Amino acid sequence: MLRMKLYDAMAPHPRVVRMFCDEKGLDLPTVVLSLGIGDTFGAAHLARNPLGQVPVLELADGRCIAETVAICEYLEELEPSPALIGGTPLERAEARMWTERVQLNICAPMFLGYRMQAAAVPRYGARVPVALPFDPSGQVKDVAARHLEWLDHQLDAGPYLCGERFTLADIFLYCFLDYGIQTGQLLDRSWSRVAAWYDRVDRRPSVARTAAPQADFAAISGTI
Ligand SMILES: N[C@@H](CCC(=O)N[C@@H](CS)C(=O)NCC(=O)O)C(=O)O
Repeated sequence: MLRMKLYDAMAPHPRVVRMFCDEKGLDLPTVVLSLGIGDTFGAAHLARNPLGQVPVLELADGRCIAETVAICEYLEELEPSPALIGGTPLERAEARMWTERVQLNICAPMFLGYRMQAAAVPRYGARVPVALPFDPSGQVKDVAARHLEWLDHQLDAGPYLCGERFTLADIFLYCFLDYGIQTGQLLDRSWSRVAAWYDRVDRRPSVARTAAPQADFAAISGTI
């Protein structure tokens, strides 16, 4: 396990993997890339992930896995306990259902809304489909807000999205809400169940431990 290496950055998708690992007690060597100076578009990183994004998990033989959910699923299979996706087919289906819901309807529009802001567009260039004649970021962020409002009505059954079980879906949503708070998409506390859920997750020790990426400087040398 320790022969794997995680390519990380100060950003929400890699944080999902950091928090997932922390909850599982996995301590992976980490290489921290700087998105601001374009580390992910260097030839070395494009060879790991042709989309030029993080997180990337590099295996001992040099093969690489990108995409946050794929990495977490892989780690769960290697290290099933504690289960953060699920120990049975039904548990896994439930966690995947909620991960898909929060990822598609809340996390993605939050992230895209941020990237579409006029000030952020130059930095993301090709990531934003076309140069639009108006700033659509407000409407895109509103898609996330409306789904958070929807979620507020769904959170009755248990402390977490999958009831009693804390899962990848909670980690995904938490990392993006926290990122939103830091980048101007504040959590509307009138969504009282979502706010209570957020505060509950916020108290988990893995939150403070993963707030910033931790570079393993021995692993960094010569790898970027
Ligand atoms: N679908 C990918 C998205 C990864 C992603 O967007 N990562 C961002 C950081 S949160 C990134 O690498 N940004 C650099 C860029 O896109 O230029 C996943 O699930 O991992």
